[in-house]
Amino acid sequence: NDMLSWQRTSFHFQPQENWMNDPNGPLFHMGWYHLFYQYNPDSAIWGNITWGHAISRDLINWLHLPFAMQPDQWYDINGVWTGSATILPDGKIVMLYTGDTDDLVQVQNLAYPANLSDPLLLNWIKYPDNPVMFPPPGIGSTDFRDPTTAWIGPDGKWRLTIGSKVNKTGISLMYRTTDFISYELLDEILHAVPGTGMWECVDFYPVSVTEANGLDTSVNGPGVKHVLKSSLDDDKHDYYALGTYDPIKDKWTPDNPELDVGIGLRLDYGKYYASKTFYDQDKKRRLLWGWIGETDSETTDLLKGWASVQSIPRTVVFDKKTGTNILQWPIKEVESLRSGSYEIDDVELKPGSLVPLKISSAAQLDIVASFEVDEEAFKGTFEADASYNCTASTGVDGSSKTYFCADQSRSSTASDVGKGVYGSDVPVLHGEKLSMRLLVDHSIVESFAQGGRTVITSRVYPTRAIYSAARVFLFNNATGVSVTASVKAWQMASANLKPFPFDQL
Ligand code: DQQ
Repeated sequence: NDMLSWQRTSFHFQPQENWMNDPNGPLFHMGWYHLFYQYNPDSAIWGNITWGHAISRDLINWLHLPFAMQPDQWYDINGVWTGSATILPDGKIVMLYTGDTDDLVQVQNLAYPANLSDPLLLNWIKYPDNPVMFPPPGIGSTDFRDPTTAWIGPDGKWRLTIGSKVNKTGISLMYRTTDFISYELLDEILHAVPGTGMWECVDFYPVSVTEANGLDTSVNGPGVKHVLKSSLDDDKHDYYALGTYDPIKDKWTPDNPELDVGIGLRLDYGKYYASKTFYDQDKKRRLLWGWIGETDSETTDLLKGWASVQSIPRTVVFDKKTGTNILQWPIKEVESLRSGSYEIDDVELKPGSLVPLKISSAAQLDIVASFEVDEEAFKGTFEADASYNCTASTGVDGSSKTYFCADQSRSSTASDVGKGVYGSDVPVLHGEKLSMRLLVDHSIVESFAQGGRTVITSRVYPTRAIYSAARVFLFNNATGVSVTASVKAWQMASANLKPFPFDQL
């Protein structure tokens, strides 16, 4: 079916077929980026979870490799679930992952590459005495999963944290180890937030408040804040907060308790979950991967034969201008796919106007745009479009807020797909224009406002706006304000995703 095959993406990471979910154990080793991922080899629906594996030189073009780990031991027979990599100072790689046991208990297991000098890291050994961690007393046997990358504390011991819950309070347990075989559960937890439920895929890492580069996971000290991220099982969104980590007490404290993990900022206000960062020691940056699921029906996924993609990796830095959020931005490498740009500058959009852009094909695009509203006409409040639930409005303190939204309501004529309006507010500081970047890849739109302060990922399943009917328009739905817009757009080439075996590297 033409319409369904058009939906398959061209420059996002995807397996050749079937189901994928969380990114697992990303790392850089001997010139190659490695991505592992939750994979069902048998179907386009979740199940039989196996670790898929792919490598890349540039995080855009990939070589698919054989599975890294399969559910074949009593301690992971019901699924080789999510895990993280830690690179030790001597270069050894430690992989910790959750296994769903023959008894449906969640345990943590250790694995390592059979041959560290293999750049492909083709073979993985599961530690013969797995599991290395069982759910501790007081923790439900199905509430103990997704170990983080480990970091070194001031006492030279490794630490890691694992999400869980007690009643409805989401928590992150702290463990200490020296050998990754035996672990000490600390009395104190890293952090807890009442009402947030089970914490999945906790991510915990430092960001520099002064430097532009990313930080390795063990870095701490003056000028460093720590991001704590949790994927809330109850509402399937990734939440984060900025705070301070005390490495002696192993406690993390949010900068703003009102914007604590799970009740404040989201990494992405669209379809995006179970994300994970890693430190790219080659380019000295922290990179974020996230699982972009489908918002169509399972029946359609089975028809398509595939479900889910990974986001374009994003660099993560602290936002020095606001001081209250991180910035996420698509990695530079994605720009290598750009060609044939289209540009339009300072076009005035009168209220109610619609301007079609002369972009021949709109299936694969990278778009940057900025908008200016006449300050005089914009006296604090105006309705951008009364039918959205996502209008500009006035904050309690009288200051105006800018909303950034993705309206999917007219994206498809299909009845069994998500067509909601995603959105949130985005800080637009004095002297800044409203700016955005959109990565369009068939059924995916990743959108970034104000350099990545607010991010929204959508899945869209157009039934009519496909092939040459897919177009780009600029419009202004305001009633009384003109907007001046500038746009630059590039066609995006398709990435190369090669099946295994491949002839040569
Ligand atoms: N996915 C994995 C779990 C994790 C969940 C299972 C999050 O380890 O908690 O596929 O999407």
